[in-house]
Amino acid sequence: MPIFIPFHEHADSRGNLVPIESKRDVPFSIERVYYIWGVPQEERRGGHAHKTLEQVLICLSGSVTILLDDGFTREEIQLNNPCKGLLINRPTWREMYSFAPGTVLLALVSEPYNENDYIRDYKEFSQWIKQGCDR
Ligand code: T46
Repeated sequence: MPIFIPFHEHADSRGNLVPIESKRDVPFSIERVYYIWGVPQEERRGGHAHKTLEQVLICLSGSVTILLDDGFTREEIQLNNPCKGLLINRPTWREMYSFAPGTVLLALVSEPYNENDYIRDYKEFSQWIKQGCDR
């Protein structure tokens, strides 16, 4: 179920650089960027799905566990590589936890922030999926 995007890394003796361009390295126009850091190890984030937005999550440093649930199956993955993005482009319930100290999680997003795009109740998400995700 998870879709990973490998980014091209420019590495030399000075270190590493990864460029990311809208609609070239990610399959949508990037309308928003946010990042999450300083998450205590026992905390969980997410716990919602989105109706329309697509995003790519990149763990710039450290590591984090991401739970993905498409309404039928659940999968846990670990993000810990700044050269690899996790594309979430379908209705997916997501939770993030087990942030290692120093973790920075970057999100590239296809839409401006809109609280109406969130489904924050798992039962509602599950029913919405079973009804065919009418948007
Ligand atoms: C997602 C996961 C991976 C804004 O004002 N603008 C923004 O662009 C975002 C993302 C959040 N906010 C505000 C809304 C809340 O008052 O920041 C606060 C924390 O947001 P939230 O509780 O939604 O954070 P997470 O980590 O639970 O979820 C975030 C994203 O919201 C969500 O789209 O997929 O990261």
